[in-house]
Amino acid sequence: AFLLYSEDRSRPALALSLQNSLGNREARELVDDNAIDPINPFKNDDSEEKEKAYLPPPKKEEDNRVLLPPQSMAGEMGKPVVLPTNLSAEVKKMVDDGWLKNAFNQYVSDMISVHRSLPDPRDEWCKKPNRYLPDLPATSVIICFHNEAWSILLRTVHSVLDRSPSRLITEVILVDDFSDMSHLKQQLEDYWKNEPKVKIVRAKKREGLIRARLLGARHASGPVLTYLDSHCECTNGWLEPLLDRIAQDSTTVVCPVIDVIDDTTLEYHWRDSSGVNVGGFDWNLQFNWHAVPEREKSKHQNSAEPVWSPTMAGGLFSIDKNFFEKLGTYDSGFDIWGGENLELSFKTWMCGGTLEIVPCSHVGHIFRKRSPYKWRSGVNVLRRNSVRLAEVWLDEYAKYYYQRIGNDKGDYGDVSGRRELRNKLKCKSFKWYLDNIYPELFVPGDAVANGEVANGDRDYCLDSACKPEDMHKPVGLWPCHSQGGNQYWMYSKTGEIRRDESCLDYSGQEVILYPCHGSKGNQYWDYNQETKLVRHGSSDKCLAINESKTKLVMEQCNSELTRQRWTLENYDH
Ligand code: LR7
Ligand code: MN
Repeated sequence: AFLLYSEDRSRPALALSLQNSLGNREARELVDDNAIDPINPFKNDDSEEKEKAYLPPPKKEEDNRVLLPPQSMAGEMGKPVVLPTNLSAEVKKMVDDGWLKNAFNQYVSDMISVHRSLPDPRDEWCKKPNRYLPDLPATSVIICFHNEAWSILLRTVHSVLDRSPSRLITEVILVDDFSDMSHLKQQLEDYWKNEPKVKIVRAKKREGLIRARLLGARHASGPVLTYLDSHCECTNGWLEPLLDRIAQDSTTVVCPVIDVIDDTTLEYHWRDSSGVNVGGFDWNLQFNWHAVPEREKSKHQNSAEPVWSPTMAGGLFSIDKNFFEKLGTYDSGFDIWGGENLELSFKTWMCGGTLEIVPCSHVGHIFRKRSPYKWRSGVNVLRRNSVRLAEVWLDEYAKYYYQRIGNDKGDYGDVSGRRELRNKLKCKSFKWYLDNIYPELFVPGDAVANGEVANGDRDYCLDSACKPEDMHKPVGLWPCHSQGGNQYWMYSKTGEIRRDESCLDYSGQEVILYPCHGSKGNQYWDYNQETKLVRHGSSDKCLAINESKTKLVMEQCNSELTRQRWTLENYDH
């Protein structure tokens, strides 16, 4: 049963490097207790039974592809692979290089079979006989990549082929967005040469993920398009529930639940349907996740039923090809990365479609903490994309985004074609979308002040990024810069000082950021335009900065003190 790594075309480099740089004994210790021996998965065990358990999933009837033998037990069932701390210098360097190139632990990915098994995260509801229509449309799966790691790209593709009924996969189109890594050239063609379903399309120059996806769509022949990032893993039964929704109504755009594949250990994390999230966005035009709102929950009997989502994350979804074309696909003026998910979300809703998250469908994705590849230099790509989005789809609400970027739109090119498209399709207004599809969103126009909150002689301003990791941390101070961004705040009618879902909150210690709860209390601030004091509701103290101007403090109110006086921009009461 001993299998040599070098037999596995997916991991040639690792095979040799591991065995060369470590003795077999050391290599065996590469994974911790609950993981598996990467070198000999069947060590100390010669029972055929055990061996069988590690074989790839049984082939489906119509499926006569030859699967590669499993090479290691590391990461099977989505378990974490934990490297020991006492790695040799040589291996440590390989691990570091993998992180540097990919922003995830490529070394660990390389240890794991490209056919690894995963847990089945589906609710029982999903598996009920006849849950889905018998005649589902087939799909072209489009996976765009720019300099993706070898093992992770192959695992993405194999997870599609291994876990989808063959008749539902028209093809898998790999769109190479002008990568320069050598393993993505001839080696990739060779690897897939016996797999007729896999097609490789190459961009002639760096297009960015949006135009790369459009290139993939042009080569697709299936009636449905399914997009995946190039570092995903599909679980059992992921595809049928997506296609079923489109078969029922071709204007429904569907997303799987996106599970997290840990960037360090490649552990597959998942939650059951009770923890499903839907997509939203903030006025920086950044995507975010929310719990399913009550108004949506009450429409369903079972938490595994598809739920409406105001937006999609962007990378993983299925859409009827004709409907995608009717919607004018993506704005091809969007560069490299970002904003396209909101564009597609807004126009799906505003132009007659529905956007859903389908809890019966789970696909894992490696979330990276930084972008590993080069963007365009000298251009703020994301801002440019977002301005195009705002210009075309946001109507009178666009100004709230512009306030966030210091009203500096930059050069965003020509959007007249996209506006024409919107008119031609007779799409609804953004107001309609907010009122009906995303009523939870706090609209800055409902605030009595918006912009900077400046102390004294306008030298210091409240300044915080309001990222999830900033919650429960003290609110910052910084010289006022008039650029919006981290100094853009809203003073709501109900006395909150907030940005999006983050509120200034005081409970006796420091003034911190806390998710807005809407029940006043520690988040209630009373601004007096005359005295310029910001008086806190539950403590009756006033907001101030300390004498050395380094932090916020709360003090006995005294309007004589400049450090307690504040100016709220655009105050209009
Ligand atoms: O120039 C590029 N060319 C490409 O082909 C840049 C990227 N790409 C490829 C890349 O290899 C990858 O497969 O495009 C895909 C997406 O790029 P990522 O993985 O760097 O993006 P991301 O996962 O950080 O970001 C999310 O937002 C993006 C821009 O809006 C895309 O919509 C991604 O698909 C999207 N990912 C997801 O939706 C997965 C869940 C993440 C969340 C939330
Ligand atoms: Mn991604």
